[in-house]
Amino acid sequence: MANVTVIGAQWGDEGKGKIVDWLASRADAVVRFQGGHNAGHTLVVRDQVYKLSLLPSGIVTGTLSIIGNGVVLDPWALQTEVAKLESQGVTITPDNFALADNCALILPMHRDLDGLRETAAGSGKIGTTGRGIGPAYEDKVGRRAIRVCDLAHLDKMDPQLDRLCAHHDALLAGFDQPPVDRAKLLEELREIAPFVLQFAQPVWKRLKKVRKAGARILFEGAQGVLLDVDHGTYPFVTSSNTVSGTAASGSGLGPNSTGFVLGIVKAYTTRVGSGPFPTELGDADGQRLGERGHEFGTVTGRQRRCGWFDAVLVRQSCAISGVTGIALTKVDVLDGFDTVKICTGYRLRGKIMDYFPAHSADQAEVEPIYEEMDGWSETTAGARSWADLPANAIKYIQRIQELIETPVALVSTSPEREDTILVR
Ligand code: 2SA
Ligand code: MG
Repeated sequence: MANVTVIGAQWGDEGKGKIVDWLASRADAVVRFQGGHNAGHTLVVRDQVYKLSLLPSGIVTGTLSIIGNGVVLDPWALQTEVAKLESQGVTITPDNFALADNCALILPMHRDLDGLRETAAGSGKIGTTGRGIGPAYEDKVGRRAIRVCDLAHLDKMDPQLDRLCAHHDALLAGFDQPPVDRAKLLEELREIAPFVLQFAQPVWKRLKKVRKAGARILFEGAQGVLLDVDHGTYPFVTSSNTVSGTAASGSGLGPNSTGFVLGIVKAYTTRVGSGPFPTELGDADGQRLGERGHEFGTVTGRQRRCGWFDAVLVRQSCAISGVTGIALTKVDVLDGFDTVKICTGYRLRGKIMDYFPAHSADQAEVEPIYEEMDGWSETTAGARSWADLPANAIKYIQRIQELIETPVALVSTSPEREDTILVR
């Protein structure tokens, strides 16, 4: 295995967990490069269930795990996740875990602001995970953030804290909230600093060394391309770039280091949170997809919206992220449907579109054009070769491959590692 970058090619929750876990077991280092503790996946290793939302998947098996500079780090969430994993017998030391010293921090004021804004927005809310992700990235880009390396210099932070608090106090006043308790914040940062700093280092340097030694690196994306702050369904997006290109900038390696781009694609479509979703189903079919697919968020437990496969969106995601090949997941959820539908284009005010337009109102207005295919009554769950699949399921997969103009590299047919069909 050379280096691999794994990204979600829809709105997240494509089933990255299983694929990442499988690849992590073959990698020498696993790197997270964007997002924060808004990601979520469940790993099952030797009958133990581990829930991760911030740490890279390699951590569970002792593989070198790295949080890159592109991640926004909530130090208290890190401490809680480390403690939880340690209670499950996982060892986490500076030998197997490195944290970029130039990561921006998520502070309690970010989480508060996330919540205040969502509440104020009412039905117009984004439907965030409430983790403070957006406000933390805002402060990073606004050059006001407190970063991991600052934790070693808390005595010299006054001018920085002045700027940060002035900004937030004004925002809080707009919500009739008291200003930031600066003394409390400083005290909390002092308390957590030693824990965080033990892992902090110039991660780009560690990665350079790892690369020189010929290690295989797995870059683990979170969320999905359609939640990308540039390319997604703006403003109903997360606040980071979720595309494969971020693997380089978010970890401190060049674009020539990130290897094979594996796009994870679910055999139908889901989305959690607000925003346009052309193929969304409000009927019994949608309900059936949600029930059969266990479509609930790992982090927040929220119910996901469900719909048919949208080939237009996935073709766009694959192009934007330079996807080398896809892993198609959860085909078995479609078992037993008489017919299955694939969206092959949109109609917008009488015009046919072969791509998803940038404007939010257009995105909400496009009507899917469907191609209908015969379903299959046999089960595909647990299939391990093409020969195990019913003919109509093979046709469905081949049609998807054709429409998204990207090869299917593997098909996953259950949460079990072994239930995977490798396509050569
Ligand atoms: P945020 O919190 O600012 O990143 O939210 C902005 C939008 O991004 C969506 N988002 C996600 N969508 C799917 N999965 C995500 N992670 C968890 C998971 C979600 C969960 O993997 O299961 O447990 O609910 C994730 N993270 C962010 C979010 O729904 C908003 O639409
Ligand atoms: Mg998830």
